[in-house]
Amino acid sequence: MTNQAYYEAAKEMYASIGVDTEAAMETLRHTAISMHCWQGDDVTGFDHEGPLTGGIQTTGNYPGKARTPEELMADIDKVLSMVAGTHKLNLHANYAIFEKGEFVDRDRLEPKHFAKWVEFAKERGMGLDFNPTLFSHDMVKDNLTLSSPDNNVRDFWIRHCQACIRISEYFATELGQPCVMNIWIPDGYKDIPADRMAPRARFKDSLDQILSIPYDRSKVLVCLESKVFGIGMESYTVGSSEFTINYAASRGILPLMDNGHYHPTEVVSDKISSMLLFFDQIALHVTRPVRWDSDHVVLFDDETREIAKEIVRNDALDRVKFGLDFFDASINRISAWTVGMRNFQKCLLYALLTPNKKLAQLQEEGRLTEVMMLQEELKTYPFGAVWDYFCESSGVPVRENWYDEVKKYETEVLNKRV
Ligand code: RNT
Ligand code: ZN
Repeated sequence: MTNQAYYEAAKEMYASIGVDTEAAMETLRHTAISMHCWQGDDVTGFDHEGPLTGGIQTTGNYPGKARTPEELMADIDKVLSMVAGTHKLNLHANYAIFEKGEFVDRDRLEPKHFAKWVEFAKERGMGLDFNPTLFSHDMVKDNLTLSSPDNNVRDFWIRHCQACIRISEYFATELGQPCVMNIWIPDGYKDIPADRMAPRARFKDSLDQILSIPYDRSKVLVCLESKVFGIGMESYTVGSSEFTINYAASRGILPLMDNGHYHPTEVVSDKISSMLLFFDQIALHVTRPVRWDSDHVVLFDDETREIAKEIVRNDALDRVKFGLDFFDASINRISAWTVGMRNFQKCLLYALLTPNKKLAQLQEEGRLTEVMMLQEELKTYPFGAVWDYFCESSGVPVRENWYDEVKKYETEVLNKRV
């Protein structure tokens, strides 16, 4: 039987519970996921030598990591060829591309250092998102950046973030779509601090200074990402959840929730509805924490599906800016990226194929037995047939067939990077 024939049967089955598979696929086709550039080279970038610091870590040394902008761009193209739809590319400031022999420190970055990325995005009809990079740099002193008591340190990072706003605005102008710019700082203490207030007060003031430069708020959506701890910063994190939500609410910027940044039994899926009641727009980093903020590859698992459901059933595909954030160096990086992208897309499709109105109605009527019954039965509906047809009709490989291309790419390209 062909993929289409399987699909036609699935379509009927979904129609019997009021789900329009055509509409679901159409919506999915126009839903951009912000794909992080940093899975391709273990968050290294092109502006420094030396390790990844800032309380985050990549583990593994699988061969074939991208070493140059050209290699990273080629890898991104490979991944995109295996994922349906048009997406956004999420860059970090340490991915600036300099002319031969040129070097510009992060506080002096200009739009021109990202012109090649704009060209890349334009050619592919993609938008760009952006992130200042406040880690892996010698101006991170004692694990502190925007909350540092040293004004030289703080001012350096303030200038960096202001430069990033200008670069983000350039992206938005050039590409005709808003740029989501997310600020994450690693700042914190390994052990119990003597003063929790002062670093947070300085962080607040730094952010106010950053946001004080003129920029078009319809073009640059500044976000602030919270965290609960980092490696080597286990006891205190300056940019905690409370700090971030309150700051974002009071300054009219977006809070960003990374689902690796909470206590292990806390789930972001449960937070989305509350946030949507108080913010016009929010942002997410979709990742997979295994016991800690481990940034494993996103799977088609319960929590990722639940996150997607919250976005879809609250009609919030436009209000939630979602991007991926993981970095696994222990397996083929192209495969890791592709699995993560395809899986988040699958989760969105799963959510779009859920009879959300019907389930909500049952809940309103107190028919909770039926809510459970139907939610469980839905799990074995022929979701795979719709997913396969979505891939086929979008011109990307169906099921595991994309992996042959990864193997070929590994032999022909990745294994030559030595
Ligand atoms: C770190 C944050 C942050 C980074 C990226 C590379 O804990 O999740 O988003 O992963 O900026
Ligand atoms: Zn994150």
